[in-house]
Amino acid sequence: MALREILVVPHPALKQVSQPVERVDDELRALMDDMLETMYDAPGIGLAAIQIGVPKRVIVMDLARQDEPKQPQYFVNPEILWSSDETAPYEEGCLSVPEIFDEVDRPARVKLRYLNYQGEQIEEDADGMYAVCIQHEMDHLDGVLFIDHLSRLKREQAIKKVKKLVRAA
Ligand code: K1U
Ligand code: ZN
Repeated sequence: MALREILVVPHPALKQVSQPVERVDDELRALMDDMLETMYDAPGIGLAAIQIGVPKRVIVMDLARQDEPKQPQYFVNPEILWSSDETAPYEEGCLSVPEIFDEVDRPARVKLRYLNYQGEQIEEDADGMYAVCIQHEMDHLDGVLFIDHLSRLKREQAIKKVKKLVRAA
């Protein structure tokens, strides 16, 4: 396993649309292992492959609290089959937009289909933090960041702040 560099705005790869995966094999599992290690190290609760510069439709996530055992989840070629009309606000953050947090409204519940670490097809419902995080990560697969849901002014201010942060590092 290896730690990978997390790309930050305004890196052009973050605007790229990621491509579907053809098969879940050992090479893909090695990528997912690296992603999980990188996410835990950050630390974060989710990571899309494009955030480490790999344009594949792959996400890792772990929503376990600090006092709970780890619960890694892997999503290959995830699709949203249904979204609720009801929305819910949540103050989101993103490892690719460090130190910026703002409220985004998203569907409160979604039904998902994806392939897991073993390549098995799973269909399940998500709500709460699971729904927030999977929609945030699936946006990454289409080159969309949470700041794209904010006003142009807020988005431009966020990018300016991150650039300053990176220069100071
Ligand atoms: O960069 C990412 O996509 C990961 C992002 C996921 C996310 C967070 C909040 C709402 C929606 C999606 C993060 O993990 S940001 C860091 C974070 O939320 C966190 C870090 C340590 C402990 C708990 C949370
Ligand atoms: Zn993100």
